[in-house]
Amino acid sequence: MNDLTHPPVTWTLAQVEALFALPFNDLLFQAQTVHRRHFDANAVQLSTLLSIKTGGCSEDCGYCSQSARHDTGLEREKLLDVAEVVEAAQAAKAAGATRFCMGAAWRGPKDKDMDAVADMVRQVKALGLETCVTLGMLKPGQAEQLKEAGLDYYNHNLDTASEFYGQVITTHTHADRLDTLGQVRDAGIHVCCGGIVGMGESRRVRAGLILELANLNPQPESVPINMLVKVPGTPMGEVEDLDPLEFVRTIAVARITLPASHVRLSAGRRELGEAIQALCFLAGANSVFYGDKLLTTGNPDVDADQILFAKLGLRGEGVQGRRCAGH
Ligand code: SAM
Ligand code: DTB
Ligand code: SF4
Repeated sequence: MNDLTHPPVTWTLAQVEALFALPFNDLLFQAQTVHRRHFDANAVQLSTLLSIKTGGCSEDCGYCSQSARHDTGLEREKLLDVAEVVEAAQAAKAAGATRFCMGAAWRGPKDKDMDAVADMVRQVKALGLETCVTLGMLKPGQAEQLKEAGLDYYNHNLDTASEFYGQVITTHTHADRLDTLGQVRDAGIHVCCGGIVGMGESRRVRAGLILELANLNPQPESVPINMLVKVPGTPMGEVEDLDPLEFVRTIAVARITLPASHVRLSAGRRELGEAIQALCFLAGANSVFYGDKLLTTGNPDVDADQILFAKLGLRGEGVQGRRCAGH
């Protein structure tokens, strides 16, 4: 039984940095050992994303295609109709996803939007899917309203270590993120919280991010680790590439320090290619975003994922005894 309520240890920065510094094979062996203690090593949780409100966001997150402050050529759209969302969720379920994540390019939801979002949650949940939304910062009462509609997970990332946060985002603070995470927890909703690497940060910052995630109490049920997708027109559109093996290390350290959480190999999978993704699964990643698109950028298409899962003998979580999801 996975137990996230009592993390056995409080991690220190020195301990997390020491994990990062291990010989690669030792690190991966340790991560795989921890993984097998808590999970079926050949099962992958499949979440499908849909952008329900695209572009025009007031925030200045340096990586994001959807900030109104960056000239990325993205068309600003209004909130989708419930019917369109339900149709996309039905397709995701048919393809083998077990969770449907709805993302909005908002600093936070306006009260007038909450009924429509709650309706989406209710109707997606009625299809038999787990529900997740990522709407930005919440005001008191909003988490409860989402919980009442049947929301299972709220995604809200710490994104980077507190010491680097101000170099990436200036329109809200790291403390604001923690405040919303507390409201989500208090409402009894599962927490999905991770971050981005490859933004030009140091290894110490990557270790700091994992440390902050690991020391959340309780630990988040779901931990997305995103490799920066470099979007032209954003301040990070031309940042230097992070070595993909350093990304694998980050996954492994997350697995060791967050032993009972689903660690999601998130944005950047298309760019990472099959071999690095295989190393990420070996390092303990056991969840992916599944479907041809993330929010505004590309993801491996479902056929490519089916081929990769078949090659690796992985199956979609909830799909018993089959070699790959969806068939
Ligand atoms: N507006 C809400 C918020 O900021 O929480 C929800 C949507 S926001 C797009 C969700 C997450 O996507 C961000 O916290 C970030 O981790 C990730 N993300 C956004 N753009 C990305 C990019 N170009 N590369 C990698 N991850 C990205
Ligand atoms: C998360 O950590 N990654 C997802 C999800 N949570 C909402 C979003 C990735 C976005 C990648 C860039 C884009 O497609 O716009
Ligand atoms: Fe807005 Fe979220 Fe993008 Fe930041 S990450 S600009 S809050 S959509």
